[in-house]
Amino acid sequence: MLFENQHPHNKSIMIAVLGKPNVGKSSFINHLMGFDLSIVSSKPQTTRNHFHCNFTIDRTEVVLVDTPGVHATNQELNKRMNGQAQMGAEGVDINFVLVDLKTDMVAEFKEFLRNFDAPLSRTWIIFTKADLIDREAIDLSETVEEMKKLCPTIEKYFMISTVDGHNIHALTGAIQDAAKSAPHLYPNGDASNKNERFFATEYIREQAFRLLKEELPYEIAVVIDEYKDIRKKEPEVTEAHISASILVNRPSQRAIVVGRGGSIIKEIGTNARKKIEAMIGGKVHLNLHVKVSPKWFNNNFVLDEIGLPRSQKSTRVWRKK
Ligand SMILES: Nc1nc2c(ncn2[C@@H]2O[C@H](COP(=O)(O)OP(=O)(O)OP(=O)(O)O)[C@@H](O)[C@H]2O)c(=O)[nH]1
Ligand SMILES: [Mg+2]
Repeated sequence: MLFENQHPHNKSIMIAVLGKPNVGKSSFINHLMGFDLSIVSSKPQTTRNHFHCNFTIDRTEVVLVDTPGVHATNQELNKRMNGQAQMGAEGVDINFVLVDLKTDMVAEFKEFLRNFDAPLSRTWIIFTKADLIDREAIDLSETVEEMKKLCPTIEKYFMISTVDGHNIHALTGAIQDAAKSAPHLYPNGDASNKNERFFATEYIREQAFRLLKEELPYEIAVVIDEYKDIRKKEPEVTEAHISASILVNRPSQRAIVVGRGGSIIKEIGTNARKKIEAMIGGKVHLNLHVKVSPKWFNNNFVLDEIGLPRSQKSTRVWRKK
């Protein structure tokens, strides 16, 4: 019997979506996926882990690897985030390096390469946020020639916008053309290699990024204390009971996250619950707590728990004696 994922017309391609923070990597992935799988915010360093986001066009499977924005840092959390970007690019067919058109593009690309600190195989440059510039007036060929001097593996470039959809069809067509004949990596059509539990933490953290100001989002982590998937015992009931902790660094931050009369944590909870309900297609009971966990961002156990293993550059780590 011929399995569907081994059909001779099947094609597959894996692409690492890389770049500096806030250039629009997760927005680009969500736009291609057709729904908001990955979390997005107006603040840099929103994405912390690398993970697969999968969809198919006809018989072509496209695996996009979302990655944290690469940046200069001395903090353990951030070193591990940069490590996640490097790991996300391992073994892929092509790297997409996203560059924001509103920035000093060559300088930004140079800084990305310095902090990424690993050789890039086949690379396409994706210039983002084309809705914010005068597209008719811009000629990117010189910019790309400068970039090629820094990275000779650059093959192509595209200018896109996820706001007005500019060039998205041309880019997806090029992705299909670049895909090779191969069985699908995700024969069951899974949208990701991460589970609902992971995305539940992401959707809670996304709200924290949106609702909290200044440095606070960077000093927050979300861990699941309990995730009861009712479907496992009663397949006809699509329901989840989730208890999660929002970790903060200092006691004063606890009060801010809770808000006056619990208003902020309530808003985080309501918004996150709606998104988790949309993901599982059923009811969610979400219980949030705020816990003070001093310097969790240097704590090996917390970093492991949130899926950030040591990177090559890791130094300061707390270990159990
Ligand atoms: N105008 C405009 N804004 C965009 C576009 N794409 C993304 N953005 C905005 O750019 C900001 C950052 O988007 P993200 O998708 O979170 O960026 P990212 O590269 O994943 O960021 P990190 O995860 O922090 O590295 C958000 O406010 C988006 O709404 C675009 O095509 N046009
Ligand atoms: Mg992101």
